[in-house]
Amino acid sequence: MQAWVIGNWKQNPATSHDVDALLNDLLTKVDAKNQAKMPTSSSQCKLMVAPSCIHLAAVSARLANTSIISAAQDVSAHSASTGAYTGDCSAQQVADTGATWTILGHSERRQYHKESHDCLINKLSHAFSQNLGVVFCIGETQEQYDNGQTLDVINEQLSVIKDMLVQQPDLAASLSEKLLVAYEPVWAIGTGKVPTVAEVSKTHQHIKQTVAGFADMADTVTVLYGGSVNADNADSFAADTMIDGALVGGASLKADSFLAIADAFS
Ligand code: G2H
Repeated sequence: MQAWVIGNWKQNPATSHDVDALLNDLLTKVDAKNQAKMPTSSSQCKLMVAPSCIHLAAVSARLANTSIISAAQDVSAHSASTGAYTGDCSAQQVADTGATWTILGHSERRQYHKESHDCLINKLSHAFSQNLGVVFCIGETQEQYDNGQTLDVINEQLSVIKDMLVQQPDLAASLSEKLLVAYEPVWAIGTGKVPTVAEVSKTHQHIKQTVAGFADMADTVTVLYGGSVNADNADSFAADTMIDGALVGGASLKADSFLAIADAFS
């Protein structure tokens, strides 16, 4: 299965100058690896970065005609195109920057912006209507993990996809190409704590089986692991056949650590 390593830059870097520096470093190092025929190349591991919306147009322009894909971190739930929604960016506006993907449902959006089941159905449907691919994030809290509720939480969060397909069954055919699921236990995000590879593997297997049950898909859905992935632990996740890549936060803000993770999955 095609591996993906995605940098979720969150609300970083602070300035456009710092964004340029990170991109320049990343592109220079990817070029050097490609020329040396080292593992990290677009054919073996797809690379994507998701800057904050204020930097998305500049990043998308800089990454045009490179092997790195640009993505948004969110789209508006209210409209796929335009409207009186202060502070929002629509899926059409995201696509207009040249970005081709968006992250949706990240736990920080669910927690700080109270994103609900219906809100996420709207966001998924707006993104797909503009031909954006979606990195859909799911995962349990520490309390839910401690109570053994991980798979129940996953089932509930994945039901967004099922319900969207009930509304728009025509999207089922392209789901294996246009949807990546990122399993990110909330308690592992930015904490340095990670589940065991066996735990992640079992949850990914469950996600693949569940999504396959929603739609007659050409391939099983790609499932990435996210939560404190770094250059030291990436190899262990990459060795498991159920783990198709990584969604990386902190370690994506340095080209060296981001590319070391990509090497692990290549
Ligand atoms: C989880 C992840 C990126 P980090 O949010 O989505 O962040 O790698 O910093 O835990």
